[in-house]
Amino acid sequence: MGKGYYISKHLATAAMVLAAIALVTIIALSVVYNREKSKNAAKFTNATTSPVPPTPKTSNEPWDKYRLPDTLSPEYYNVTLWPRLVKNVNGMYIFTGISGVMFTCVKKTDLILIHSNKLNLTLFKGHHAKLTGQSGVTAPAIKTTWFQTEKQYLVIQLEGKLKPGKSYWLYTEFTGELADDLEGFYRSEYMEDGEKKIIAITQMQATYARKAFPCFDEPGMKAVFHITLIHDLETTALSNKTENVIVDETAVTRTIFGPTKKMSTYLVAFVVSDFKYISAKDKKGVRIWARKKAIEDGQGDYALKITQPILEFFEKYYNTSYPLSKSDQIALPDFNSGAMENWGLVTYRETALLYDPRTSANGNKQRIATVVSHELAHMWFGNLVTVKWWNDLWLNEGFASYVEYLGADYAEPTWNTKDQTILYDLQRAFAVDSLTSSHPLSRKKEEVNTPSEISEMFSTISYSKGAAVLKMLSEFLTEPVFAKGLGVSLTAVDQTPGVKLPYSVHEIMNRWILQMGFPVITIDTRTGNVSQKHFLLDYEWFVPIKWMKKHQVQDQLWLLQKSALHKPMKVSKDEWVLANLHVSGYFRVNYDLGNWERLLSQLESDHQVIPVVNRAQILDDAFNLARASIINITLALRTTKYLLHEREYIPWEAALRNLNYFFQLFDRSEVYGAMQAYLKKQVKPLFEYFGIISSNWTTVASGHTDQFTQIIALSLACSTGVEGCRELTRSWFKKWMQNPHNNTIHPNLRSTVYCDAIAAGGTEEWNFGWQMFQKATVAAEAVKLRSALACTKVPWLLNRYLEYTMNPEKIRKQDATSTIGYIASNIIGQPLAWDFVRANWDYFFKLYGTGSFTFSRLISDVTYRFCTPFELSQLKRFQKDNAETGFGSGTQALQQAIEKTTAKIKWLAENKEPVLQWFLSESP
Ligand SMILES: *[C@@H]1O[C@H](CO)[C@@H](O)[C@H](O)[C@H]1NC(C)=O
Ligand SMILES: *[C@@H]1O[C@H](CO)[C@@H](O)[C@H](O)[C@H]1NC(C)=O
Ligand SMILES: *[C@@H]1O[C@H](CO)[C@@H](O)[C@H](O)[C@H]1NC(C)=O
Ligand SMILES: *[C@@H]1O[C@H](CO)[C@@H](O)[C@H](O)[C@H]1NC(C)=O
Ligand SMILES: *[C@@H]1O[C@H](CO)[C@@H](O)[C@H](O)[C@H]1NC(C)=O
Ligand SMILES: *[C@@H]1O[C@H](CO)[C@@H](O)[C@H](O)[C@H]1NC(C)=O
Ligand SMILES: CC(=O)N[C@H]1CO[C@H](CO)[C@@H](O)[C@@H]1O
Ligand SMILES: [Zn+2]
Repeated sequence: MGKGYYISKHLATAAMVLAAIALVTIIALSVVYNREKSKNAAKFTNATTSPVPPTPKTSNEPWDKYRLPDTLSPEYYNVTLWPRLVKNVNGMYIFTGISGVMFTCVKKTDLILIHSNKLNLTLFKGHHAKLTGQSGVTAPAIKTTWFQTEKQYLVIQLEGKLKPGKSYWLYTEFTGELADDLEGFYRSEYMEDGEKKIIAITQMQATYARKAFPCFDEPGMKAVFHITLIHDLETTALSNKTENVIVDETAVTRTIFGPTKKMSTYLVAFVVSDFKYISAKDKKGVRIWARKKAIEDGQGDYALKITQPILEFFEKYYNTSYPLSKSDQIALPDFNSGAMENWGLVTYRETALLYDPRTSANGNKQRIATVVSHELAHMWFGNLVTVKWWNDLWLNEGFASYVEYLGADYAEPTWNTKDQTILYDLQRAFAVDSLTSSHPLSRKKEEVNTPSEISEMFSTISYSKGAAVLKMLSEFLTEPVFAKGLGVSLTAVDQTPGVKLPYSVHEIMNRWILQMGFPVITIDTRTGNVSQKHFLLDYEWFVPIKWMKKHQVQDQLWLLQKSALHKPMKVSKDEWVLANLHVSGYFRVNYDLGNWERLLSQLESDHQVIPVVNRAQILDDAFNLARASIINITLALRTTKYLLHEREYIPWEAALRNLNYFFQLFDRSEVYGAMQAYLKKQVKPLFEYFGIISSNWTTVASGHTDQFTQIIALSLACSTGVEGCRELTRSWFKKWMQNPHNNTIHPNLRSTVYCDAIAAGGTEEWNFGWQMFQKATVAAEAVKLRSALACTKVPWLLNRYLEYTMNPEKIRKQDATSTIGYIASNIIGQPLAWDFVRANWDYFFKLYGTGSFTFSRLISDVTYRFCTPFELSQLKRFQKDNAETGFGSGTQALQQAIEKTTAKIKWLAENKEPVLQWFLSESP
């Protein structure tokens, strides 16, 4: 088997048989990368600068390797599980199970390795499993069985050899803990009508299926699953079912599910609960499941409304019908990631699926549309077609992250979600991809082995850069050709009439996929010279540059070398050039000073000549070029002057993010006052504008993104002290405190209002917020309160709140790390959070360190504000002190923190004074 992304033989055959199956293209593309990768190995290896810890070569035995040998291939599993939703005599929640796997021997071997983690296996004649042969074949006797706990294997050594081409049945019985650890088969608790309810649910991705039953737990090891659940009479079992036969047996229900499609272990899911569902009369079998109260309350209605249209959209987009006969979506009270694309039974955090128009903001609604769309996109891309190994996860996640906006746009055509990708993918990816600790989209198979390394793959690079780069591909091919390419073959795309490419698709894409970082294009409009450069490294890309000259859109230019003369870009003194039109490309743009000046004056005289997303691009590029000391910081600051006239969401959001970064850098220094005064002046017109169109803040704007802008207006106006703002938010909050059963604050504005009021208030406001948090029955409302409680300026309240994160009765485990993050973003809370995490490092590491997606976030959150030499030395000491425990899935995040802090120190030394002077000169 080759390197990298690879489609297994079985899958390839299945794909042929189902002839209609699309996506061949991307596969073809990836196979090409793969070949290309080994060919260019020497050339591109140096792209990866993040150190790969050498795997200690203590032994060369198969069980000492993280990857399964290629000797066996699973066909199907028969799994019966019985979760007990009451404690046993030892005070423990457990499940019992029986599992068999039919596998074929591919290569002669006397060894069976199968993943099994934290399961207590029953002994049969002294061995942890039974082995029998199929169709008259006699299985060799078991010599010995034992656990390789570090690699999470059950090792079975045989007396004789298994025969290639023959099938065998491996049988186990076991007990596991139904813990509240959010991994594998686990339990979740919630209160309903004053009663504690317990449900049993699963999260298998990436390496937790082995914690539910012994299995060949690699994405390429696809098999069919026959699942049976035994559960209490009053509960329902949800799995990949078509028909269920219910058998009454000693007062339990046995639900037997039909066989699944051939699929990866990480996509298996089942749930036992007393949840309720709603469904629509449709052929896709769409159902929305949630807590009984939430369903009765109508919180699932919005998800139900959009799920079927989005499925239909993707059927058209992929030109393949939905592969399954049903589509369950379920909202879970305890869930570690945002959502998980289990095939046919998609699991979500409550905030990602449940919407209550009375208390949820329109941002919550947008999140639901995009998350549902993302997960449904995986039903084809990811589930039907799967990466062989986690090193190429970016294809899976990048693709879903790109098309989620297409699906959401189909469901909500007035929302303009496509444009928002520049905020949520492109600019977010730039932020990490500009660091030396970044890495290429595609990693070498050998670099990704341990569960922590696998978990680290679920990164901004995989999701957001993946999405941005695929979007660029789609833009230069054009959307219809890209979509069609999914159904045909990418290489054929090169010959599509109307699409002229300087090189083949894979040659162009290689540069973007195998090299980390991105180019900065510099355009000198005095000469027409166009050149590219990476911040630090000697790379070249093939760059498609869409651009305009003053009011005129020009032909796309391909920059194929370091530098080229492009005469049309030489312009006269009253013209300007704007490149990366509509921000379709994954690169930043710099210009000669004259062109910058002309762009700035265009912004100030009539900013609407420049497309909305390009206004955001100008802001974000300028600030980031300044951070890299490529342009003068005062130039970047000047891009914010036109904001006096700006009323659109995307540029304001881009500005806000860059200014927030400034806040974090300067809110402990003398720059702060001058900066506040300037921003107050800039946001005042926006605040007044929304005051007028919202009838003195009694209604909200009608446009979807206008509602987002309104939130920015309120929060920035209040934080900079625009007259009348704080009075407004505080009076609203006070009114609520006086009448806790009637919250009249508009849902969109609640986050801002709660935070502002709790920051201004004391114990009374905090305790009120805490009470409301505990009573909240809508998850989106609970999140708003949970984050606002971190806004208080009272240190002991913050410390107590930090303590709460270690008590799941107060703060759910799924929410602990983000709560600490909220506290760390508060100027008073930051040092407290940092001390707290260090003091309890072992606790957090044990709980989240080895596989959780949220762990790296915890590290980046508590170090986000660091910008002094003292803080850097603390970080380095922290790294040293904990070298032994290690940093697990947070290793990369810690490296990034050190790199970012170092860069900030250097940058501040050079720029603090000019920044101060500029704000002073611009303040009223
Ligand atoms: C990669 O690094 C090696 C060792 O540092 C060096 O010899 C080689 O020339 C580098 N290759 C490229 C393409 O930079
Ligand atoms: C596994 O379950 C399926 C479906 O119930 C059944 O047909 C098959 O015989 C079982 N296999 C074994 C080896 O028990
Ligand atoms: C598994 O066995 C260990 C050691 O005997 C015991 O501590 C643990 O509680 C068992 N787990 C379950 C779920 O029974
Ligand atoms: C940046 O521009 C300001 C004002 O124009 C100037 O005072 C300063 O020297 C410049 N800084 C650099 C590093 O060129
Ligand atoms: C807007 O509301 C505030 C507070 O409710 C009030 O003081 C102010 O007079 C109102 N302004 C107008 C123009 O109605
Ligand atoms: C809540 O308060 C608003 C205005 O203060 C009032 O119009 C509304 O009737 C109240 N609703 C309830 C349920 O008391
Ligand atoms: C939702 C789902 O995956 N359903 C599958 C379960 O198994 C049957 C076979 O009986 C398939 O046809 C369904 O597609
Ligand atoms: Zn995904």
